Amino acid sequence: MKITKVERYQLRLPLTIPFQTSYGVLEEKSLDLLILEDELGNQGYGELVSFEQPDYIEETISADRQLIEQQLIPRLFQAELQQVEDVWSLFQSVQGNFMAKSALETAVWDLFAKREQRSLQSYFGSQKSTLPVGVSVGIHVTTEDLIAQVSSYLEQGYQRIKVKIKPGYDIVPLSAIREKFPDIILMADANSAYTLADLELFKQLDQLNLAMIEQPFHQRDFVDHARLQQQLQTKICLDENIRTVEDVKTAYALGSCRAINLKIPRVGGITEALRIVDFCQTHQLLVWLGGMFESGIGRALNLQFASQTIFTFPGDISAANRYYAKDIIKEPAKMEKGRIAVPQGIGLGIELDWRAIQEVCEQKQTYSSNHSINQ
Ligand code: OSB
Ligand code: MG
Repeated sequence: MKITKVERYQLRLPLTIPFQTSYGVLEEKSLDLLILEDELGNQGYGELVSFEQPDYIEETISADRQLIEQQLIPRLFQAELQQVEDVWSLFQSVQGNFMAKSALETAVWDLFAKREQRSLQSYFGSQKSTLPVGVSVGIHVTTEDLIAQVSSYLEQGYQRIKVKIKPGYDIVPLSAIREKFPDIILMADANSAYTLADLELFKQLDQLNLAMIEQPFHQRDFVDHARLQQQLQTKICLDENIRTVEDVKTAYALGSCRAINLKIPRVGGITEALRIVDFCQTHQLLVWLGGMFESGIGRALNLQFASQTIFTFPGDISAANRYYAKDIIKEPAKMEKGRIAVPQGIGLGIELDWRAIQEVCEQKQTYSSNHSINQ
């Protein structure tokens, strides 16, 4: 297969409610839609999910756009892809920049599926047609507001609640939720905001019957995470630390965690994500699917991937209306009885809503294999 054309739509979607984490507030989501075309005119869709600020991890969307244009698209145009995994090898001479690679890698998977007239799900041997889902709740100013938000999500049917924490906003809000809802699947996500000096706090959190505590320490640390895991009953889950299967091996060897939040874009795409799933399966690590405030394109990818039988823990894959008033695909993801349907059809199984895309598009760029055109 030859890639002959790439279109890049630079979009900005306003969030329904601001999302606060230990590192900052998100009010609008920047994202790029990438459309790859092959020599037969098939199209594959990818989403670039990185943020404008380098606060979650080091990647930024502006640096990713440059890398995609200057490094990744030229490699794609030169390649003759025999099988879908070839795109992973093609990008190996570029270090890091996982979300940039993932935007194109996942689009190539969609393109192969379109060519072969099969669903993306069918490549993973998956059977599930609906998935149980959870929701990630941002930091709220008052405990009352937080409880009201959690109650509302539970009423809507979300099967697992993740609460963002930061120093000074942790044991009090979490205890309040646990007291009000003794039986829900509850967890916390610190986004790297603590150190081992906070051990006493984690021992208190350990009493709340949390499903797990996500990313308590620095995203380059494996050793202190292991020291903490040794002293807790509660599972530690790593998010920011995990970029490759080698990171999962390190975490496993040291005992740094018992669960992995797998985000396809954070590990550079589907090929690496499959390696991680495989490692987790053979080593009894709990693996579940995380999110990046994706639009309907990235969400369709997450649903296709999370339909594999190994994903039983409800992921951060919420209904479209939890994130955006208006999604950019036809038939945005809806939740029914705490579950979201895996889009059916070939490839990602979605249709783009061009009117919605045009409303939020800031810039469009076309690259073709013989020359680049700016529009
Ligand atoms: O740490 O998991 C995280 C969103 C953006 C960046 C990082 C994280 C999150 C979430 C929400 O927790 C995931 C989602 O619902 O898309
Ligand atoms: Mg996280």
